Amino acid sequence: MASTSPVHVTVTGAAGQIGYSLLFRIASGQLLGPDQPIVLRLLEIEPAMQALQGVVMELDDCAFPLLAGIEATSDLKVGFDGASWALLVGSVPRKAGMERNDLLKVNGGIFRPQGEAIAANAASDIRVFVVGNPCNTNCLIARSHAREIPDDRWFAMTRLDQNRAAIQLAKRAGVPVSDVANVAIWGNHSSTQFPDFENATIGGRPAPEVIDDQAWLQGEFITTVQQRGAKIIEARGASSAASAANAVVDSVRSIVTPTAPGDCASLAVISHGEYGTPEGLVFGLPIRSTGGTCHVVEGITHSDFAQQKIAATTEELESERAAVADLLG
Ligand code: NAX
Repeated sequence: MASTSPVHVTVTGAAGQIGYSLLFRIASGQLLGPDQPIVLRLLEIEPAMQALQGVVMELDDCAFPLLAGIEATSDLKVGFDGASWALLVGSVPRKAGMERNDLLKVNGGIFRPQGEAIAANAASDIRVFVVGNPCNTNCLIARSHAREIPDDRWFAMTRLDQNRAAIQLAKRAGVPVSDVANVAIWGNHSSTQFPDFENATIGGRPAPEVIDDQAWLQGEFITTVQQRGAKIIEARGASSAASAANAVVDSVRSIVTPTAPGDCASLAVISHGEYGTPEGLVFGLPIRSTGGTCHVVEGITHSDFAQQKIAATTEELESERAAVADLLG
């Protein structure tokens, strides 16, 4: 049963593109259900506070029955105070000439204090979901500064990649996307990710049986999913926002509701060595939820091809961890 006292949901980067799509979906009840009142705690940096006030006015003007309050702030303590969900969307985008390692370090400067503030101020049932890139490693940094929060409360977003993979498989097979299940994204939310078509199903049958075209599956399918974000920037002149917000909603739903039989959710979680992944990395894996707890799906097998892909994304995540070693608590 949903509680009638409001759940506090913090969204960072609330005045950004994703925030502009996400907040309205949360406030309308799509995140935590139609009976659950919500208080939105919107965290931004000082220069974006004016824009955030505009978003707050628009949220007010929707007169959402479930929206019990809005706290817009640039103060970390206020932002995370009493939060049961922290959706960490805000981060600094990569600018021209910036190396990946520079980006990792700049964002470390954001996610360390946020991790500390979450540990000090959030509710005891806090769950943290990191979207801001590089999301796996940002999650690792925040988590390392909030050791008292259990491992199973930390997530980074690979769901947009899962959704991208599912629609590509559906289109190729000529079926509705609802026929596609068990699509997991392994590793990093980056161009090294491995969208696992081998264990995906289409209409209950193995995807490689329905799409009998290994060359396409191992080639164009993977690169389309890996490069989709770049293609959207090319076409739209801005990065994916509505589909990213949609994936945040899907992700949280996949954590708080039981996973359907034969399906899984893609989430990056803290590795405990599953499938040989290095312990402690925030690694994209197939997850099943009971509605209360999440666990990594067991017993999945991979071809040599898939194992090589997973090794490459593992290596990238390990090098990211090494690059931010001095930022880890
Ligand atoms: P925007 O640049 O539109 O918005 C980011 C917002 O974050 C800005 O309003 C900025 O003021 C704010 N911000 C920066 N530092 C902050 C801090 N320390 N505390 C609070 N707020 C802060 O970016 P948007 O398009 O909304 O994307 C947000 C993040 O999502 C980016 O890092 C982006 O790369 C990442 N994405 C992650 C995806 C994923 O699948 N994991 C997909 C979509 C998206 O690319």
